Amino acid sequence: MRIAFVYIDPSYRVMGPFHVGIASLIAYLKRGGHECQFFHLMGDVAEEEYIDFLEKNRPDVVAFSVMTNAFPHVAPLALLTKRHSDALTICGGVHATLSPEEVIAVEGIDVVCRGEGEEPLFDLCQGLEEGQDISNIPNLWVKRGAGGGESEKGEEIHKNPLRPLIADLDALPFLDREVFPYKDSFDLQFMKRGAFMASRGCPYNCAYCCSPAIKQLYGGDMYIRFRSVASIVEEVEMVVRNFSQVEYNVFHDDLLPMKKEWFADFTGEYRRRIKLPFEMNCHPNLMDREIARMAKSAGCSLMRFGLESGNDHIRRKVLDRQVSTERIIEAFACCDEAGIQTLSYDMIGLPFETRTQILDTIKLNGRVRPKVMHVSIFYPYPGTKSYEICKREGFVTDKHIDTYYEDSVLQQKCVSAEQVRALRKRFEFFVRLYSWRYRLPGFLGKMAERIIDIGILAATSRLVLSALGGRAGQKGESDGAGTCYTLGEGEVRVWGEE
Ligand code: B12
Ligand code: SF4
Repeated sequence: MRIAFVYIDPSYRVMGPFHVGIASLIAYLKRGGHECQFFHLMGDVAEEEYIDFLEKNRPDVVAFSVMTNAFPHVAPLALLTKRHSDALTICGGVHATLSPEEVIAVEGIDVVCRGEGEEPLFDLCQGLEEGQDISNIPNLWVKRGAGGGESEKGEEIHKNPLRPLIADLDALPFLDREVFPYKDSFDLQFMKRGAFMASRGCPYNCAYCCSPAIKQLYGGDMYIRFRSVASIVEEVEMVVRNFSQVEYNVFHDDLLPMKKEWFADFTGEYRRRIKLPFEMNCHPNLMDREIARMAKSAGCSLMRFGLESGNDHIRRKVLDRQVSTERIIEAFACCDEAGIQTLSYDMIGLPFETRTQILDTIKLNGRVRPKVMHVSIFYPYPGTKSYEICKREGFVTDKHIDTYYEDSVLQQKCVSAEQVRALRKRFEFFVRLYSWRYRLPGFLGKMAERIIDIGILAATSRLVLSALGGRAGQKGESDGAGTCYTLGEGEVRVWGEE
């Protein structure tokens, strides 16, 4: 079978195109003898280019991968696919997993894949190749008549249950970096980094994140899985050998040091066999001096933490992140002590959040002083607890945004979208102001803090913003503040620089 993967990537300017999920699916299908192609759709649908791709490659299956922000782009592409090819269309990814009803309702989409796609997609391709009934493959929702077969019970949509998660991640082939244009990708061309994933799953239950929703879908069993240290280090070694441009590595795992023993083995092996620095994600609760020491000894140059909110109430009650402000400060301090640079992921415009609470996030960044801040505007992803709360409270508007840096889709009394944009635009500058305040002694520091509070609150009041005619934080405006930076040895690069 010829399978064409379409990666709908409206935010490519900010993030770049390496897609671990697609690279894993391609590797799995190729190993099973199928032929794969790849189409990276950046920005708006380039009709001519896409039709040309279909006509040249004549795929049997067109496979779309979508996150929520990309979903509105699926319908026109599915129709174009049907008009210009005979391919069966399948859509998978986080959005298809958590909102399958919405995705299967799209005209031109034949099949939806929920959850991990390697085995179901392979079964689908085998089934089509062998002319079998494809309506009863676990994980797939199949429209009546798709693939030439009829569902046994004759329903309009055959909704199959999920199969168990892949227990042994070592049984999967290494990510494909050939069909998938890794060589020409942003990761390699611009970032000069090797991208990897050693695990799947996360033990936490943050209200805004899709991971707990997917865990719940699977019933929570065996959700967290790790590859063996030997397997992941071998893949890193291979990539470093094959791609001479690689100057450092990034581990996209939700939380790499989830299992301390594994992490100890991994850092030991990485130090021994790979001589390049790397970046990784960690939860403040998981960080201690020992983890920081192990990470540093292996070459960790940047530790990325979800700081998310500097306000205890918002963090614990709204975001369901059970971590104290003191723990966050300690986690950053462990890295500072070990000589590892830090990155904070921050969100503003959260449900029920006031500007004073946003200032708490800015202040906490001013205290822990991460080298890099990644500031996004909260977006409620369907399937998450935060989405349900925002829906219930009537906060969700029908605004569409392609990336979550540009605008808020919420309408709340406590803070306006314009105020959120204005605070995001100057986030870094405000952090610097507070960071200066924390260097002043006791009373002087408190006085300075009060003055900065008053100044920022006045400058971002509705009155001042409307007097400025929205210039203080225009939608879609990018001044670099809060965009995602990443560090090579001794330098700072801005993601999305053109
Ligand atoms: C690494 C990562 C990134 C990396 C790389 C992203 C990438 N394209 O690979 C970077 C930093 C670039 C990134 C960017 C963004 N990310 Co991100 N990211 C992740 C993270 C942590 C891991 C993704 C991953 O590799 N998972 C492992 C692979 C194996 O899983 P997978 O991709 O889901 O694919 C499997 C299945 O979904 C399925 N599948 C996927 N596609 C298809 C297609 C077909 C046809 C089939 C059959 C199956 C199938 O099979 C795959 C293999 O099992 C996830 C959280 C998570 N743990 O998943 C968030 C996550 C995917 N990201 C998220 C978001 C919002 C973004 C951004 C939109 C943020 C922004 N800029 O506004 C951007 C979009 C970037 C883009 N261009 O697409 C959200 C998506 C939420 C949603 N409902 O859409 C997630 C879930 C985190 C969250 N908030 O909960 N991200
Ligand atoms: S710790 Fe990170 S990956 Fe885990 S549930 Fe929270 S936000 Fe999601």
